[in-house]
Amino acid sequence: MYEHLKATDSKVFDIMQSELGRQREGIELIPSENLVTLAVLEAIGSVFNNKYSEGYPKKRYYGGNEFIDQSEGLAIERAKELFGAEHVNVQPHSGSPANQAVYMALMEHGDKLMGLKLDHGGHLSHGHPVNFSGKTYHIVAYEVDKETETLDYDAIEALAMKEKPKILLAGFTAYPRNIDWKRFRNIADKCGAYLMADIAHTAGLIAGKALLNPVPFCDVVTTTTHKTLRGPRGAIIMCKAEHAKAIDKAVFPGLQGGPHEHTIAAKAVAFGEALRPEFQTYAAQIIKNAKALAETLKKRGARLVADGTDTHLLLVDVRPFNINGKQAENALDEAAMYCNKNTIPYDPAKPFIGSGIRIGTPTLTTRGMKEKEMEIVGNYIIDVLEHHDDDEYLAKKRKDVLALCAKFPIYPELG
Ligand code: DSN
Repeated sequence: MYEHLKATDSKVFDIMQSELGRQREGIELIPSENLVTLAVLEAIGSVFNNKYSEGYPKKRYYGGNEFIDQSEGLAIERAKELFGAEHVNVQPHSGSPANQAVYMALMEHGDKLMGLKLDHGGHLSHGHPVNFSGKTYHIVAYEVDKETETLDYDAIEALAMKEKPKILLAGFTAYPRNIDWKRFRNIADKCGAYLMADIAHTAGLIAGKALLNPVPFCDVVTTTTHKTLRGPRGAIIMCKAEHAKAIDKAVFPGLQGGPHEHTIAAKAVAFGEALRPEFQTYAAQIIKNAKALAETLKKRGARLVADGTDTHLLLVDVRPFNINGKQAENALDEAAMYCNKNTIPYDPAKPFIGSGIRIGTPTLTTRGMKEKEMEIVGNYIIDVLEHHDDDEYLAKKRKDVLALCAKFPIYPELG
């Protein structure tokens, strides 16, 4: 693989090899990242890249789409089977455009959208003022409870009844606890809203039957395909049949032009992988690993937002170590452990500093690590936070990280 790139553009090839080395030798804790299979990589790098195919299977604006139709059709059928969805659009280029398409399909400019605040675990595209969502729609933001740092469904219901949003959005990028989908459906019915879920983070756990599937409860569900779902960078929209036409029209011609059919083929491959029984073992292990990691961190004095996790991610308040999120991210980086600084609910720090870090277990689980290794990784994390300004210590810790990663090799086929 990649011999042509090596021969024709050694600059790009060398940079790519360096990135491969970084991924091999470091502990990847960013909960929205993963390691896809070579089959997924091959589909992304395939001849499907060469084709224009505006429209949908059997209704295209370009000729020569016989095989593209088969590939896109396969992605749709597999996604339907995986999530039990009535209708699936597999063309969204990524998560934000998928959300944008849903808003476009179900709302007019200025309509009310009720989503979780970004610094309480939501997403920019769920109504943040700097984002298109916040600029285009009337946003009503809900928060997590100050004490428990978890969703307060009574408060969400009271706000929804007062504001009567057009869309009630249950979507999370930094929320570690389970979601009560039945209660969300109940609230949406009471206030007359469409219920939308953005399951970008947990889609793989849902597909792997480790978490409850929200698709039966929701009008529309969006997800990216590259996080726990372990596919190519991209997204899909799932919806009830009654919204199918509006959703498809919003994606194309509403927002996007030519679909990225190489990515769509890779989505089909990833969905095929997720339909296999071993994917359920992987999904369950991600959560077991996250819980094991949480236990070690707590034992070593860390404060976890919402006191732990039911999913793949943890939000660690790093202030007990007398540092902020940015310092923690930088120190971990020095030791080849990658995470992202994150605000925590009711954070006094600015988003670019943050009082916490967000970490997760999908990549380490894909590498084959289990609870035993999570204890080691948890101890490494705290060691680094405690010695964040000791360069010599961090360099030594980096060696320990390399040694651990060497026991869990990735992409051996890539040389
Ligand atoms: N950037 C993604 C994440 O890391 O959660 C969300 O869009």
